[in-house]
Amino acid sequence: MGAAGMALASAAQQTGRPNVIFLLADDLGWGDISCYGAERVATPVVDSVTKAGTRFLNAHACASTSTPSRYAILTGEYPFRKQGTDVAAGNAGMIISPDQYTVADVFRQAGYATGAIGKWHLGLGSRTAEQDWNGKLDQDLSDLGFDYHYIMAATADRVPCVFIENGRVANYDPSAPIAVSYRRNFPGEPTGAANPEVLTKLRHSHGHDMSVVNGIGRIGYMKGGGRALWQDENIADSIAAKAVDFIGRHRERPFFLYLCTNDVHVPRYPHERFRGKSPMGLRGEAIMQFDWTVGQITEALRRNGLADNTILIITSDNGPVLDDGYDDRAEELAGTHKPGGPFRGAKYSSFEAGSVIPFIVSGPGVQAGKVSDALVSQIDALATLAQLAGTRIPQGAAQDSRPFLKTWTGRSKASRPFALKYAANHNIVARSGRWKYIHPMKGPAMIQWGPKVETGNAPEPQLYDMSTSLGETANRAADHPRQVKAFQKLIHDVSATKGYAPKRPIK
Ligand code: NG6
Ligand code: CA
Repeated sequence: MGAAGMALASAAQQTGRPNVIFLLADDLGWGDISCYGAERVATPVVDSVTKAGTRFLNAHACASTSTPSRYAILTGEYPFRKQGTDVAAGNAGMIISPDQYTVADVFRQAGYATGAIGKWHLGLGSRTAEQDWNGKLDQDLSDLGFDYHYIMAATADRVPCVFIENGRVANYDPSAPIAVSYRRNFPGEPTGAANPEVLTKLRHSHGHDMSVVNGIGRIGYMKGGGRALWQDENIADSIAAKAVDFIGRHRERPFFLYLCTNDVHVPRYPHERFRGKSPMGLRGEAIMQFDWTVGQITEALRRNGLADNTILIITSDNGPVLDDGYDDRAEELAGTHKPGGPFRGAKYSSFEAGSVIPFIVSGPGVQAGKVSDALVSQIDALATLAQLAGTRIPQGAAQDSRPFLKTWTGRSKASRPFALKYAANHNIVARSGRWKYIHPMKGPAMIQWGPKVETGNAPEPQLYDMSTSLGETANRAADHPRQVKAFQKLIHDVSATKGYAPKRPIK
């Protein structure tokens, strides 16, 4: 860091700007956390963070899958504005371009140290399928404002099954060069489809039958890796250890940490110490492991004397799903557990459980023990955190993001006027006021390729009154043509114009 950077850093400290940890779970549902009502699994650490902070009941991700949802968080731009924000392959090129302004830039500008640890899923390298996994990647998170990164390229169910640290495979093993393809297998390498006998840890229920790494079938093909390959049972530990280390290294300088767990995405294969601990099997244990990770972070903050000066945001990238392609008995063992809470649908869906997510904020200046039903959206992360860090966003950047610091810290009840959410079928659905709107969409009512999930497709407009317990079961569109029109106009106008955001909710 140059002299100018140092000056900025101490300025940030002098004004008492807090550290920020944005802790993003994967596929964790509204109903998966005990303070949101889960009874068959306990999340005591998350619950304790909640007691010290504000918990939101009406919080929305921008998409019902990971890549587009994360794109919105990091850039403050809706994912439907950009081609190629669908669920990314492990060898996708970088989806956020280096000239885009990101949340990391917000903090870098304020003199903070910035880090990204855990699941990434937004592409790496300048060109799809042409990365050299054996050297330094030609584009990585350092081009997006992150000083440090330790990440999984995509998801645990996609190759390459290695961590990338500052643009290079961590623990690189020169005796086992890495090759990756999403087109064809490498000669002689086993696949889940052809060699089920090597699936020693988990079998697939749909998809996930290409390369077998660590006894688990994956999406995509890879060869090599040697001792750099992750062991699925250690992923949470590796992510937590790097996060704890990052916190310890930045005791003296304000930091922003974008911390993304692999839990509770598939393949769910948590550490041995959680095995047999949940009546819901592997998925329940993955939730327990998530809670443990949060505990590692809160402990590290306490140990380093940073607990009172760190804002911790805990949320999820999209809604939950039970069977997402591995035979982990999630469905059969769920019992009365409702991972999506009271909401209809699941991950992928246009219905609310696809994108309503847990959202908890704690730390200095945040109301303790508060429950807020203000409508909040992750699209506002960038502008809200800029407000917190005292950063001025450059003109033209993060245009869809709006500052809602008072709401996010529980000091105001003001709702965002609307939330737009991008479902897996590319429908843009909306919440505003008491209403939920789903635009007509052709196609089957259920996903056809594996997960038992309602798409939300219907030939007619769907309008639901979310203020009643009927939620998304009683279509009120025929009785409320004015609201249907208003939603159609909202979705049309926002998608046609970057940065357009009406100020009033639909009544
Ligand atoms: C699906 C995968 C699913 C999961 C999802 C992305 C199959 C059959 N299913 O295509 O397992 O990886 O993509 O999840 O391949 S997300 O949370 O990263 O968006
Ligand atoms: Ca996800």
